[in-house]
Amino acid sequence: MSLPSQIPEGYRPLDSKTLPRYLGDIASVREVLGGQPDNWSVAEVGDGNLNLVFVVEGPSGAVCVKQALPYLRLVGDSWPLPLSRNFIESEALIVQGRHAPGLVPKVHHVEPTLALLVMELLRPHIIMRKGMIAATTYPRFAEHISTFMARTLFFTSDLAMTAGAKKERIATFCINHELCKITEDLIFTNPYYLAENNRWTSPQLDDAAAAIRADGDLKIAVSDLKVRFMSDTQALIHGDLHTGSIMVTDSDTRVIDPEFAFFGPMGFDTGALLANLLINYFSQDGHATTVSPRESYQAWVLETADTVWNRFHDKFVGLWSEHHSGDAYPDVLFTDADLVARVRRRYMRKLFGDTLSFAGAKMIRRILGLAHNIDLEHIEDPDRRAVCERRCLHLARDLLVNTATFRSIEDVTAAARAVRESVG
Ligand code: SR1
Ligand code: MG
Repeated sequence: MSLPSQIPEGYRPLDSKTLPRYLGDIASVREVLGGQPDNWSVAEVGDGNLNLVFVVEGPSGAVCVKQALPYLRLVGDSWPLPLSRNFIESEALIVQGRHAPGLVPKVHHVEPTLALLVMELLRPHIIMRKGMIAATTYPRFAEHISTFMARTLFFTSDLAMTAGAKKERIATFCINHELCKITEDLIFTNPYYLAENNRWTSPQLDDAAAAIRADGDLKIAVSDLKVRFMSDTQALIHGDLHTGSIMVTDSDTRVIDPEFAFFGPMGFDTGALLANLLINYFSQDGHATTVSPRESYQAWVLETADTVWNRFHDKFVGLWSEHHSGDAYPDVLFTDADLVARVRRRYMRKLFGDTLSFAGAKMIRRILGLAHNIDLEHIEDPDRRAVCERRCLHLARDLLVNTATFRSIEDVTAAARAVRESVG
């Protein structure tokens, strides 16, 4: 599919009146919805930072329509954004759907001129973050998300792809550099100086925010990480893999919203997920009440973090031993089983360290930067919220600066428990 540049002629944001007429001309969508466009109901349900999202229902079924706006919804038209992110999302969903079938929504239709994507409506799924705030456990989640991460990252890396094929895919996703720049600024730069859009729970966290802005070791660690993010094309990453980008039921898990996708370091995805589990863990103390104590839920969250990493590790290594068809670590050099085991251990140790470092950066940005998480934001009492946030910041700094002291995921979750006991 060819991609239009800037705002294509013919682009217009659709609404509940114009959308059914547009969808009525697409056979695959008509087939899902049934009946006539005049009878379809449309609701705009977008509550994210960037796009319009519609649910369209007909007599036989329903679809989800996502349309990019040429500016950041969170801030307004003073912050322009490329429409091409919608094309990136559709390309990423197609690749992820191929490597991790059943773990992303099905794509029905892609329309680059309108920056619009028609997808399977996920029902009765809810955004995982919302379920976690309500202390709902998801028994299949660790199994599903570890499969998603292992398969999408492995099969788009040099372990599975030839150098030429991978570079061609890198070229497709390179156009997403403006969304990468958002990440580079919001995650790796802005929380570490007084950037215009930063915010935090004030005055409670003024001292912690100032300490982070004055922390030289932290600035070096996060800036090294930014270089990795900008220059390491390790695999096709989702690019925004937090619990708001995951929809769940008791038995099903789907990863949505890969509009930040590009070829970057794998640890950015595995770290995003870990960060968001840890943020939720710390936030539960702000949601606990006598009728809804959260200790057992917190135990589930940390257990999930352990299981996700351990299963991801084992699945990734399993894929490597079964499907190694890329140009990295050529078989002609690795004929000895001990050497193969050694190089895999080394690779996975590095990926684990990256995961922790990126997790630390992601936790800090959600507390001191522009875009926060409702896990913490929905804690109404600012004093209670600040206690949870201070604990997050404490662990996050340790993950970023003292990464090598964590030898296993169990070390990380033990440190989370210890921080919760000791920082207040
Ligand atoms: C300016 S967009 C803010 C954030 O929303 C998305 O979910 C990404 O995390 C981005 O950094
Ligand atoms: Mg998003």
